[in-house]
Amino acid sequence: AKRLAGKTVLITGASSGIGRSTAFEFARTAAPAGGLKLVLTARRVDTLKQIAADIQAEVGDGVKVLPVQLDVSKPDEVRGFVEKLPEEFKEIDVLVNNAGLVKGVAKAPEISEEDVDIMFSTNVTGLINMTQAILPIFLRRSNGGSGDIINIGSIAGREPYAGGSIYCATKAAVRSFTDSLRKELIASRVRVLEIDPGQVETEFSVVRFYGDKAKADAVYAGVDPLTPDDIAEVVVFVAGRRENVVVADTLIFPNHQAGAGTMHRRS
Ligand code: NDP
Ligand code: 8X3
Repeated sequence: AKRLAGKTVLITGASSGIGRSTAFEFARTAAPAGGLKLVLTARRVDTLKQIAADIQAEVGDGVKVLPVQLDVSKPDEVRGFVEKLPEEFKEIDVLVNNAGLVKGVAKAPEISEEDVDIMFSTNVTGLINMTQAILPIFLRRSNGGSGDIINIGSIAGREPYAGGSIYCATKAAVRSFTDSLRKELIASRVRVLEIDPGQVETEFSVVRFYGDKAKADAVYAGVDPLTPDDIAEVVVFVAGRRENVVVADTLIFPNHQAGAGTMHRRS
């Protein structure tokens, strides 16, 4: 908790699932030592405002929370983002690139162009643009720069599956970008970290099935998926290591899963 004191943490996609849990986990972990600042971003700003109020109610004034509307798939919004932040939230120390989504289970040649665009512009271009928007802040610091970039990848980026080709390709791209970036920044003290979850129950499947809750629920029938809190604990763990410790790459499954397509169903 002491290592996180005084830090400013920016989370994309903080209105739901893993991003929302990560916001709470940072706040709970850092609150006793005090001084954490959280910048929570997503498209649904009213939800973010409620989350900010809930965090504040739980942990008190030791943590400052700023909800900001941001669509990472819009390059103009990302470009202007840092400039518009209030001064006291500008010195970002940790960027959690979590915003991401999957659309559909269509197979080629039936995949809609629109879905391809949404997935790539959010999961890949959005993540890259966010990284490039924040990195100059990191690199202005002493000794070649410091800060953490924590990218949320997926088992889908390591093991592609039928019906997920575009999503899997976006997460493979995240993995490749992350690994290149770690090498590009080797002379700095910036840590580039990737966390790859397996199955986590969030709004992910509801979004995949275009809002069809019954189809989403069927994904989790007979299995015991991870909760977003399980991933949030790992995010905060890696950010809280001693500066010389780079937890570069993490793969996290629920107990019934051993690969994207290897799921043991009890019923
Ligand atoms: P959720 O759907 O619950 O949350 C996704 C978050 O991303 C929401 O807060 C959403 O906010 C945000 N988001 C989506 N599009 C944009 C955008 N264009 N700009 C800004 N924010 C956006 O899903 P998860 O919590 O599961 O997903 C979080 C990450 O975890 C994703 O990158 C996902 O690929 C990854 N992941 C998920 C797994 C799972 O099984 N659930 C497994 C492995 C990885 P809003 O709609 O308000 O913009
Ligand atoms: C989500 C995991 O395998 O359901 O990233 O696509 S998977």
